[in-house]
Amino acid sequence: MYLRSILRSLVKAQRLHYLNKFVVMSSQNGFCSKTSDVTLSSPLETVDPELYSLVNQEAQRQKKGLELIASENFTSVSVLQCLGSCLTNKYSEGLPGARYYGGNQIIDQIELLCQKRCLEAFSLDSSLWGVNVQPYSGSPANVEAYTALVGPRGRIMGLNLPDGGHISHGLMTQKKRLSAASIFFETMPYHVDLETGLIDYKELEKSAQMFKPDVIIAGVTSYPRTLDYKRFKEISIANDSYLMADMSHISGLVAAGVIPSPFEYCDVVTSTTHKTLRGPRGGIIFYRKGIRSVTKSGENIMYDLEDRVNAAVFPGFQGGPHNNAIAGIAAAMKLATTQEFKDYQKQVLINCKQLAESLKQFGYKITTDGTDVHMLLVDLRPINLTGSKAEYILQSIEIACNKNTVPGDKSAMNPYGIRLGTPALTTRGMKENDIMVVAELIHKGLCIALEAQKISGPKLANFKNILSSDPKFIESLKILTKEVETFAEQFYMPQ
Ligand code: DSN
Repeated sequence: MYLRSILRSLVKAQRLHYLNKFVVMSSQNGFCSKTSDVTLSSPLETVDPELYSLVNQEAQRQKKGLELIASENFTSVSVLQCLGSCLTNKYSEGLPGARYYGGNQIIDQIELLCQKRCLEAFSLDSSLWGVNVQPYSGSPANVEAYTALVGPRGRIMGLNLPDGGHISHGLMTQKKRLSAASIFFETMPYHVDLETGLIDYKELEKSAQMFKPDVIIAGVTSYPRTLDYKRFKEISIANDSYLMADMSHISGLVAAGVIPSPFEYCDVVTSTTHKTLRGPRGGIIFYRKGIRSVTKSGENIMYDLEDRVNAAVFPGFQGGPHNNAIAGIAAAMKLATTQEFKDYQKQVLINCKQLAESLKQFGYKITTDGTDVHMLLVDLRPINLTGSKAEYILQSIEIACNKNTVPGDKSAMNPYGIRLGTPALTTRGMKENDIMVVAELIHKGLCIALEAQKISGPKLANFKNILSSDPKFIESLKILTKEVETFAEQFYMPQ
């Protein structure tokens, strides 16, 4: 009995073995394709037509519309190739030459190349500056930088969010700490002057004396002027604070040398890589090396930020770096040193000034009366239109922008401004004359919004309802959308 049972098991095992072998051989010979043609080598188009169609629809939307979101851009084909490469397969916790996984000999070279190019793009001396290129994006880079500089509960001062600061600079309300910067650190905001819309450096100076911040952040997300880094530095020296710039929005302009650079004055500089810089989505942290200060007795106090920054990124906040993004950053940094890039950034500024001027000619109020950079803020309070309605009407005619607070806005949830930027349109090759047309199209859209609001009253839901139900508005929006699309489709798109 016992022997028979063993024999039966052996036969069964053998059958299973042959069966398994057959399945493997069948699939190798393509027998499995009878039920499906899909293999790991099949393109998205075949594997997932639904998703493929959505990706294509988004590509069409980007091409036929006008992209005025100040933080967006159209990256290069070389960057897209890096993002879609085999580099996404690899784990590489640690730094070049000191990884926690094997097989990183090529990845090491890519990361070192990326670091080198980051320093070159901003004309930095590698004995005075180092860079970590692993942050997943700008918000993690900022929290990692605070952690490196001050540790938990350290004191941070950044520009108030409704005044143009970023969430990751310490957003909180009276009731709640909202972003990691305010949850894990003690934050106190500085502000803009409500009359001029410009940063109130005197108020910052007074608040810093009182709050004694460990870090002061010179950085913005919706502020149309350049920053006075020298002034920031004086205030940080007076309070023994680190000065950190978050140059995410302006890093392309800085690399091209068309606006003042934060590097002369700052201890740490963070940036995203996908805005004016036109790279992949990613983040970078530059940190100073060498002598920080000299004591009265002549002793050098050295920076010790390198290990602190690297440890805050990994293992502090992150796991495996996104190697495809790091390669994309390297590709973007190479392009950032070209004359074409410098010319592009000059045109971004010219176009933004033109947009401000053209909108002023149509009667719009521009915060701070103009712009020094790639973005501007339209204050819609004089025409009594909310940013939400403006954003909605423009989106419905294929013009993308975002609602934004303007100085003095009563509610950050229902702001009375829109933010417009020229990086993406300039990538498509637009010049001043084209921007005049863009301003006119925006104006036409906002005029329709004002007409609709006369009937709908102030509520956004009623406003949307009128626009989608009244045949007169449906027709006007259809005609204007066609005008926008016909205009936009003439322009180049990297693909
Ligand atoms: N979301 C970006 C912006 O639009 O400014 C900042 O992270």
